[in-house]
Amino acid sequence: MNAPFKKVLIANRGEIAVRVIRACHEMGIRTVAVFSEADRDALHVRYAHEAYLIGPPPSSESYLRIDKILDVARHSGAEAIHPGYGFLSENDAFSRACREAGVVFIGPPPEAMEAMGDKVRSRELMTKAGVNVVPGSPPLTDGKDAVRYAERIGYPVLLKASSGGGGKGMRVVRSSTEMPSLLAQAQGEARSSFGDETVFLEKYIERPRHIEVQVLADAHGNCVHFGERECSIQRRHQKLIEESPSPVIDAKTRETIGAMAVTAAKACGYVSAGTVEMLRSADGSFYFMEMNTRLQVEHPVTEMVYGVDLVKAMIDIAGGAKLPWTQDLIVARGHAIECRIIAEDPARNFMPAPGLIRALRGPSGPGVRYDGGVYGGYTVPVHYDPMLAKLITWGGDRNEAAARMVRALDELRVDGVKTSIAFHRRVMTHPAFLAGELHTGFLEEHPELLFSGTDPWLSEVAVLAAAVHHFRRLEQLSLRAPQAAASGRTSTWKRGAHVGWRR
Ligand code: MV4
Repeated sequence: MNAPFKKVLIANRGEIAVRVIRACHEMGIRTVAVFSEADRDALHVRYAHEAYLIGPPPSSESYLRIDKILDVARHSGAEAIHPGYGFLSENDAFSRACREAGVVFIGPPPEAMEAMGDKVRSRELMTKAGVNVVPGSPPLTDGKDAVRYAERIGYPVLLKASSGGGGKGMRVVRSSTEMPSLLAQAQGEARSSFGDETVFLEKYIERPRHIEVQVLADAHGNCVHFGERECSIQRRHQKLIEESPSPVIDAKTRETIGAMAVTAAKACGYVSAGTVEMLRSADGSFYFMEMNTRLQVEHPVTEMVYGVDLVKAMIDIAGGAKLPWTQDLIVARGHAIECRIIAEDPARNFMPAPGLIRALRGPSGPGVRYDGGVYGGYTVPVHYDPMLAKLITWGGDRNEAAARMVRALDELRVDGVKTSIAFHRRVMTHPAFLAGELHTGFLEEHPELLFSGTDPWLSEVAVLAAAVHHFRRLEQLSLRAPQAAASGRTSTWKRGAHVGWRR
């Protein structure tokens, strides 16, 4: 099929900008990058056909500037904009501004983003559509109101911000005496983070698994799902490892939660790639949590298992194409795992560790996909998320994918900055991970994973050092000593000329 656009602007940076550029180039679409003053040397600037400076390093003055990005679209003649993830990707005002400027937004319509952006509203919409949501309350007015709803739901309950996301403004409440102070805290955090202090209550699901369903919807009313991803290995709402399929989901459950996700997407008039986040409680129940109205970081695990290019699909859908699949044509094969390679120190609370990457060797070989945004000699800027790359492995089954991940992590060398590589290797060989015993408290339950025993790279260096020492000793024993013993008449000078001068 012909590409729907001649030129696309990528309103992002780092690995996802590179990922989108790759899809465009495969489709024969010319690409336009935008970059901040901190990103003159960035990889996405080098890969795109054209690149435009849009402002100083802070994202509020560059990657979040709708006006500047639309100026570049007009100036360069780009007909469409892909927002990637983060930055403006879930900003309904941006989707609307594109529409008004006559530029195609490669993502959902603003109305769907608005409907899903407000938690209270999306809960209502999902309940009406018949989607299973966590038992909860309407927006709370005061402490008394909150206690009344909490008693009806049953403790423990969770206070959540209606405009929230990423766990901000969330508080677990275990009894009525805690309610007044925790309510005030949640409201305060919601106001300062989102400028909206609306909070509500939900039944608190203990140690849930985070399972999300990938959907694709076109503008003609068709919607399909591509199974689930499990993202239970996370730290303070930052996902670190994701996989598809989830080790606990069978074909029948997949059909059920897939249908749930399609219902959710249709209920809000969704178009493009989207993700329906669910919690799975220990008893196996699934609850709708929220819908992410963007392409997600972890989309490659779905691509590997389903043999689909979600970014190309987004571009075709934005150009008005109908989905080329019906649900029965979407078939999973094997298992994929993703490790986020971040410039952070796991042993120091995942403290960001940006800086100069002195050398870098990317892994490759069977079943390996390496989506990187950096190169050797590049300095990771302090202004943005320090994710360097995503390493994804595919295998016929979960064990093969995990074994390939260990092998690929060993091939991957990042010199100069602290990274999560050794941490990932420890997880990949941990019995609880290999048994598929995942939940959102996994790292709290296994804190030993955060600290390095011996870095496998260092043990390799130690083996080499031992070998060098060993062979030097051998030389001393077998070359010098026997020679000296066998020919007592050989002068020290002659021996020196033959074997070199040694201690
Ligand atoms: C919950 C929950 C337990 N019960 N809701 C965290 C961020 C937001 N996306 C939803 N979150 C949660 N909502 C109820 N009713 C537990 C979490 C949660 C979580 C969810 C997904 C992935 C990691 C998490 C870590 C801690 C808490």
